[in-house]
Amino acid sequence: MALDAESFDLLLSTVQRFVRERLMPAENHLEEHDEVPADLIEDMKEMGLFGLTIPEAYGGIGLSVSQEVQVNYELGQTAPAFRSVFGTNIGIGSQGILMDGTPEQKARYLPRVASGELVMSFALTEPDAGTDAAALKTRAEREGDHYVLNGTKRFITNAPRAGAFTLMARTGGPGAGGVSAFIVPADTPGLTLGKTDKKMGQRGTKTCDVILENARVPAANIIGGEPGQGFKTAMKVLDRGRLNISAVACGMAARVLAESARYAHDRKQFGKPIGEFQLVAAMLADSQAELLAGWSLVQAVAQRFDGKPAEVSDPDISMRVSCAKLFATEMLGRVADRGVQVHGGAGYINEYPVERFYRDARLLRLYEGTSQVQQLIIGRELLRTA
Ligand code: COS
Repeated sequence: MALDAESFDLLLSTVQRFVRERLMPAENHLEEHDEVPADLIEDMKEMGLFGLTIPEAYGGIGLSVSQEVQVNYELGQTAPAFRSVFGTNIGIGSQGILMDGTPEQKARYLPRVASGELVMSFALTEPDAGTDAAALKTRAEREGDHYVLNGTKRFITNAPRAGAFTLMARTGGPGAGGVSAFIVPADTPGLTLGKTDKKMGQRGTKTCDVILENARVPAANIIGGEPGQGFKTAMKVLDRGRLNISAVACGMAARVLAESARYAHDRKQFGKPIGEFQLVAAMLADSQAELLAGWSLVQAVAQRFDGKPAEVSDPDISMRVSCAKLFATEMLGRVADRGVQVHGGAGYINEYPVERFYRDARLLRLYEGTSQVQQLIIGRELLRTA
């Protein structure tokens, strides 16, 4: 699946313009009001951003993974909250249905996801099951042709905007094999939301608890129709998600570096631009070299990803995705830190974008699997194939 080259070039330049002309000027508003303006969300729908990765047969644009990472690189250059509005629709919220859903589930949900009419969100994490995702406790008990769900999901991105959740719950015994993935409509009686979390950064993204108290969901809403497959579905979804987080990380690093180079060019001390001092130039140079390394890695892994069917997982590719997420998000952490350093005291003042990017960047080393989870996946695969 891929968009033809000419249409893709047009899409990419439209996204670049949208980022520069509409999103960047709205960053301060976003930070102050903690909300993405409604007119921007409408523009995103019109541009087809909610359906970037949904196949054309379901009304989407049908980008390949290599194309998707390029779009995410561009979107990374502004506040991540803008992408987050549709990020779960094109990513972890919908990909489970796309990869493992039945034909009926795809036909029923994907067209509304692609148009932005239905916002989907991904609910895996729980109060006692973060990194150890296979230990999740939310129960789904079979009652006739329904399941009754009880439990709490935590830090669920886009939950306050969601019309439905891809939600992992336990239908069987302990461990990964007892987990099923359900499509749970947000208006299911018994489903309520906790208060919106107050975060360190990424203002404008919305996360909260999703609480299930005797929430009845049709058995037909198990993704793929077969119980016990949900953990694998979640892991496959996260493989693609993590690669896209890596692309966003590279985009964010590119923006921080551009802001830092401009500041180093304009700001004078001791009678000349601070960028002419070798200690400052060294920080910029290290960031540039690491950014190029990270972005090259992400693109190379995306190409491999495109070489396999979306629903098939390959431990070698999962390992490479983890390398990309580990390297790109840690790289962003270093670039953001140097960005503040190049700005000196000004980098600690919220008038300068680097102050915000420094806070926003911190999450990328945590969500969709911490850096330590990526190291575990890489280490395990090395031992498995040794
Ligand atoms: N694709 C497909 N299947 C996968 C897979 C992948 N990427 N990774 C694992 N699986 C399968 C395994 O093959 C195994 O199947 P079998 O039982 O048939 O052999 C099953 O899933 C269980 O895998 P594993 O034994 O590796 O599970 P663990 O409990 O050891 O968990 C980690 C592994 C820690 C890597 C996993 O729980 C994880 O990624 N945790 C982080 C979760 C996360 O990212 N949370 C963020 C929330 S979303 S913002």
